[in-house]
Amino acid sequence: MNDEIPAKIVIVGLAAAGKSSILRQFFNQWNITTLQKISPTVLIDMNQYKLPHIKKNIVVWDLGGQKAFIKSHLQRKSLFKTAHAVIFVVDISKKELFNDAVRYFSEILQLLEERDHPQPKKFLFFHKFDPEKAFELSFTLPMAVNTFLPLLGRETTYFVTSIYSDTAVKAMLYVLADLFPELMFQLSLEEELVTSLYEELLNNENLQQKIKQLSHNALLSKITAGFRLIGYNLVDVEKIKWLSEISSMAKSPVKNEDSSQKKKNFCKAILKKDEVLELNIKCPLLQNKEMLNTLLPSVEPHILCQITRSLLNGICENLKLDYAQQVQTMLLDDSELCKFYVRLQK
Ligand SMILES: Nc1nc2c(ncn2[C@@H]2O[C@H](COP(=O)(O)OP(=O)(O)OP(=O)(O)O)[C@@H](O)[C@H]2O)c(=O)[nH]1
Ligand SMILES: [Mg+2]
Repeated sequence: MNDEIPAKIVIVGLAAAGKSSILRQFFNQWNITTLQKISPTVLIDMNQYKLPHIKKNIVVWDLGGQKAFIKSHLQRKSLFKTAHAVIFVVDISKKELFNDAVRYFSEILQLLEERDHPQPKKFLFFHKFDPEKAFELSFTLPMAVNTFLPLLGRETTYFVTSIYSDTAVKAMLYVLADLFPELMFQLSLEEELVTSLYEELLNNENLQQKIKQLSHNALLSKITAGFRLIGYNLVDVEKIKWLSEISSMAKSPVKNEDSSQKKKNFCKAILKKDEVLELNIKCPLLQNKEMLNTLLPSVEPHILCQITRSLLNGICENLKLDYAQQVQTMLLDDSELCKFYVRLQK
């Protein structure tokens, strides 16, 4: 994607599907009380956003879903012409409206097919899948998937979301990670964090090409942003081995050298009194010195710590832990560990 042109995301769905709420929760951090008082969108609400740490502009077109507005949108082909991504939102709790949504989406798809630009990425949110209604709605979900996925195309990524859990925010993060793979290092959450990151970096020629074009500083800020988001994105904590090591050590303050052998003592955690966890973390980039030398030949130790801090910061946000400050940047004995203190209770 051209760096100069902002990414254009269009979000569509029937009235009251929850489109504006999803956007306000993610981009403007509105709380639930405010979201419950949200007004219907009149025609179109267009906003430009800049994500923290990422010097990319995103323009989001929120298309009001009331009937008269839908009619108007479908007459304006230009709305969809240059979109990089289209998010289709379905209110999963209103299956009686699925047919209306199918009709609306089909017309949009037709407009997309007519355009001469490459096809946008398509995302599907089955929204209002609130935790308290999850059991009941899980029976509707297969039907919803069968109704909408073949229509939008099997390559469409779909999410089950609600503003009453962190699912809507996370789904938005995935959308952005998908749009900016060079920033987020698109990684599969099933794989180990560090390994997959390196594989992505090493095997992705496109990415390497881009990295070469970047200035030293720009690269560092991007890596930092990437790590921060990856940390934030660790949805299933149990699947990330070394992170679960931290959690288990946090529960029982036993140093387990064996389990972290594979990670070359990537992280050591010691539970201090007052629910403070001391973490000694090796910068993830130091796991692969060869790559580090190629990418950042003259890297300063404090920069490595900055990267590690970003990773930790993201993880702490995800785990809702208080992240204290980094107290030691690099140990003198060449162990290359950064020391952090994390408060376990908030
Ligand atoms: N139960 C539940 N309600 C939600 C959720 N997300 C949004 N809502 C509510 O749904 C109503 C409509 O939300 P909006 O965000 O205005 O919906 P919209 O799709 O933007 O509607 P239009 O602008 O008319 O197209 C509001 O009362 C929201 O509080 C959700 O995940 N669960
Ligand atoms: Mg709206």
